[in-house]
Amino acid sequence: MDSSQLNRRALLGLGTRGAAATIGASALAAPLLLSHQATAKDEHQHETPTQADEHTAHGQSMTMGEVDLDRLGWHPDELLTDFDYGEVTETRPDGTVVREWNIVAFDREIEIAPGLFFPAWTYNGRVPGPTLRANEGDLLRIHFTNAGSHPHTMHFHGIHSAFHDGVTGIGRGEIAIGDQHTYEFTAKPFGLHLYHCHASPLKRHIHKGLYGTFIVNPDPKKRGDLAKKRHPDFEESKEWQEFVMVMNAFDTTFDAANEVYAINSIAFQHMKHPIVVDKTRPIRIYLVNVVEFDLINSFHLHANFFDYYDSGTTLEPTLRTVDIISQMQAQRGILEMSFAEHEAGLYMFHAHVTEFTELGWMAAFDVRDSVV
Ligand SMILES: [Cu+2]
Repeated sequence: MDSSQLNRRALLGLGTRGAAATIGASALAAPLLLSHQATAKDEHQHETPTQADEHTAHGQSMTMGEVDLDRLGWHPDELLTDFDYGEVTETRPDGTVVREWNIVAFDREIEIAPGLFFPAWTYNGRVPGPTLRANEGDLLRIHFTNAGSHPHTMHFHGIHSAFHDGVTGIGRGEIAIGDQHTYEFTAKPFGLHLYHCHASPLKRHIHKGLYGTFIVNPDPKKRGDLAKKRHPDFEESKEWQEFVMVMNAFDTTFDAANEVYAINSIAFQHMKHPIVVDKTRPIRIYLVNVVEFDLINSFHLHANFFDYYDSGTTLEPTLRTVDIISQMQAQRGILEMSFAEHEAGLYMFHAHVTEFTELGWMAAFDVRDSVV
């Protein structure tokens, strides 16, 4: 039996247990979290140990095998850094930039752990959807088409009219199957926001995968020099290593409790494949929590501290020198940190809700002296 078969059997076991009773997620951990250590001898003897392998040898339990990235259709590393500025279609005489995107909602099965498939509802085939990024004051047009199996919307956290709010029964309301709508509003306030489907029942439409990150860069002309490090047109932004991390989870058994937790959908992905960073350059994380069914999530960084900007709507940190923050659903914030004074190595970060960690929300930076 190869590792993928073994893993699939284990995950089927997970599904059966979850459907049988409304037991807590931690009780489901054992079948999913087959020890990497226990399988290393027979399954991976031929592989060269990586830093991550060395780490797991000290007792971390994770999934076995790998998600099929070709079938998944996106690379997890790209999703971390894929900022979609859309297409600039017009610059008006007053300087206003018009920025447009095409977003299509459709149903698609995604692999959220090796051998474990989730029947997702997606924006553009991804979970989370594209990271839409714009500059403060841009006029945004999001051309939304619903090619899914249910009515959907795009509800943006931002400032806009009721007509474009993307909520059932208000303004344009739900977009029927096969129908479309162009959401139009100005990019404000600057900060880190999100968008998600706001069709009823809301819980189901969000947790099925219809959400994404929405970033509005502060305008240095209005906000001053501090804004330059968060705006791509300015030299001050160039040294930053930026990552988007959406804390999400999946109820694979549809019992209103999650079985798999992650950042950007795939359990343990960035623990098995730590995120490579250059220690000489600062790090900025755009962190969003969209987990359904659990009231609170958290982010804890090992061996270092960071500054935090709640909602990203200020240029001065709202928390300084912390190593953990918590977020309720739809809460988000920007984390800024530096490893300049650290030795190279693996530095973990994870939810400090142990249950979430053990079910997939665990990751690490691979901090290197230089990255070429
Ligand atoms: Cu929906």
